[in-house]
Amino acid sequence: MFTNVISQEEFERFDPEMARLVRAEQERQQMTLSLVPSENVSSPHARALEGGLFADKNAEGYPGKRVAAGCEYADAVERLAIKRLKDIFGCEHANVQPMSATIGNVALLNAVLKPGDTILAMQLCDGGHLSHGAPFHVSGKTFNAAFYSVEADSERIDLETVAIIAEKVRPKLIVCGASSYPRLIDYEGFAAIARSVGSLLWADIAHVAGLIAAKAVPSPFPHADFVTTSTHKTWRGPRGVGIIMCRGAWAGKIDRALFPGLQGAPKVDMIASRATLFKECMTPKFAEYTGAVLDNAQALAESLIEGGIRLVTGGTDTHLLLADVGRIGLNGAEAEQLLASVGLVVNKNPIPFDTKPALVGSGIRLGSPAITTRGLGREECREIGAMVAEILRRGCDQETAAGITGRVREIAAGHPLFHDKWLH
Ligand code: DSN
Repeated sequence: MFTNVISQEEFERFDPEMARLVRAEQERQQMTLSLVPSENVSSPHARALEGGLFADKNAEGYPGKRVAAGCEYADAVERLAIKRLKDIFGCEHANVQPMSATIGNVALLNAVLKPGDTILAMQLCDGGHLSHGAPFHVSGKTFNAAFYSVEADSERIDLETVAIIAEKVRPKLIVCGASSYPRLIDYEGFAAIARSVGSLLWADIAHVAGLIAAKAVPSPFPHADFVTTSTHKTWRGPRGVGIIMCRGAWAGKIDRALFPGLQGAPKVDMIASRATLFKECMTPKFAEYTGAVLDNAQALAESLIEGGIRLVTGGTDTHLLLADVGRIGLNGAEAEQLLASVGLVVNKNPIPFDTKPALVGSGIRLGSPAITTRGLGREECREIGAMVAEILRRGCDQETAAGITGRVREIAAGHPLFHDKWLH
């Protein structure tokens, strides 16, 4: 933006091979429907700034303390992003430099803990995230991770059980927040447990950050000591850029753990893009969009259940649904492939107490953010849920597959990737 970028024609002349790939991806995105809950179609406001003029500026360091000259506007951009975040969440300190949420999570762990310290987090196969101490991730290799699970019957987090485990393992840090848990998290309840065992509380809100920003679901503030998030998913930024928010007393340790502890220079164009995203999420249009995300998730849930698909926990409170396809004789990988073959894009996922390998799983994750951004409403979401159930239950005979593929393409063709009703 605000720079002499070359035209599409010039680009195509220079690198036709790459241009073909971009056009193919554009066609794929336009003619399929993404139900992956961590995907969205990013805001044109935010996307306009990525790769723009600020992409060339070395702003290693923090505002007012950079290693290179010429950072006065980079400083102003970063300060604006931080100010807007504080306005949205009421947090005391924010760091907007992590290149991704996972990098931000690692910086947070390094800031707060010493190697070998104990954390208590949600089991990965029950919905937790790999950066919350998974054994194959640096967080699990560096720190001693203990895990809580969901309750077998309800498949929900049971705070009494979490409290018993916390009492036993005495963690320095308790983590709440998940990647495939469809229910709201009781941040206040987690904070009470953390206080009772002398632990700090970290809420990872990556999936629901957009919903929290618009006050559509409860916030972890003021209960959590640390809150991290990505900026895509329900928040609708382009992928990349993590955020760490914390109480003021932790500001110095958090900032130093990220830079120079883990990362070098930040990407100022991406920070500028997110500052504009934060402005967008304070508008009534964004609140309307988050309301539609929740309504559409309910519509998907209703029609999947009517179609005979069991949902983990029986439904959803958010944008995300987890369907148990093991019940109908499939595994997650098979279900993902069947749906992809008709243009419905989901991702395979373990379900609680799954015995299948993680990359197969007994479930699929579905979500409403991307189809909501494209302007689909309740009725279309009910129809999509019915098509998902039909494919999964009947398998893909040629006639069914052709009919559903045609209808998916018709819906997709009628909805631009970003519906401008959310902007004006
Ligand atoms: N955290 C991963 C997910 O939920 O899909 C990546 O965004």
